[in-house]
Amino acid sequence: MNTPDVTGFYHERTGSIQYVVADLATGKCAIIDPVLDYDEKSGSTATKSADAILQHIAGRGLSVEWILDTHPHADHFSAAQYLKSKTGAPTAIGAHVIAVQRLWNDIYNWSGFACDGSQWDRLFSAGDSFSIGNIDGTVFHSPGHTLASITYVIGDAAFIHDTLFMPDSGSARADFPGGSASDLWSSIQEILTLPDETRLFTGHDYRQGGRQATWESTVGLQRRSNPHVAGKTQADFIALRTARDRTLPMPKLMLHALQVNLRGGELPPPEDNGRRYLKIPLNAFSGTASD
Ligand SMILES: N[C@@H](CCC(=O)N[C@@H](CS)C(=O)NCC(=O)O)C(=O)O
Ligand SMILES: [Fe+2]
Repeated sequence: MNTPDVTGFYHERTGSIQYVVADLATGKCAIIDPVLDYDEKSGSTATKSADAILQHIAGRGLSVEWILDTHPHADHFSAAQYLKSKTGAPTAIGAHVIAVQRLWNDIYNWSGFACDGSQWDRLFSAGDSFSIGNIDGTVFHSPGHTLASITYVIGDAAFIHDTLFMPDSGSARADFPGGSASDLWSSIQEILTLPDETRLFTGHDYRQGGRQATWESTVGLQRRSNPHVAGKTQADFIALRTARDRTLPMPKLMLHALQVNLRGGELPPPEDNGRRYLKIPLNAFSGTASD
């Protein structure tokens, strides 16, 4: 069977979708883009979302083979380390995460931080393969939203994260450090070379027009009805993407999230009092101080 069973878990607070992708024939599964809950007002983290995933996995008698991230997220913390501590499964992300670590290592002025991707068990490059039970997976390098973004193609399903959203919601932004609208266009085009009926699972849904959250489309549907690709040239896409990105504020948690996510979901090391802290670079980015 080439058709993994896919369950999406919607994270209301950040509009993120976390996935469990299973080969029901063998009872093996992967977790993709799990969220560690974080309340920026109190500085507290929680594992409610990740525990709901573990409960689903236990309820179905699945065993976890992989904990996969599609990119270093800028809007939420990754629960990869927490889930590794609970399941023993290896973690993975795109190999270009090293370039993203270098970029942010300068911004955060971290001392002694290893910018070598050693925080994950496996770094995937374009064309690499892996498996979940008897189902084969392969990897596209899909830069544009971030330098390190990758797409996991698992059987007839592709986890396209922040490239295309649902057809009524266009595409992801391309204005983060290392982002590029023209790279994002190329990454989207590669995804759209998959067969028309390929199931596409997106990384976010912001509930366009207040509708219910939804996350599954197909290549055919995207080609026909996503206004960021249907009938568009690369130049059209770059123009519309760049214009929209100029209107978007930085994600509320970007400066919090990257210092956790570039550590593979590990919180920063404790200081001599045993407490862990986040560090916010001041005036590294422009924003509206009056908001
Ligand atoms: N308001 C959200 C925005 C998050 C955000 O920027 N999301 C990215 C994906 S990580 C995106 O592509 N957003 C597209 C958009 O907001 O149109 C926040 O502050 O967290
Ligand atoms: Fe993202």
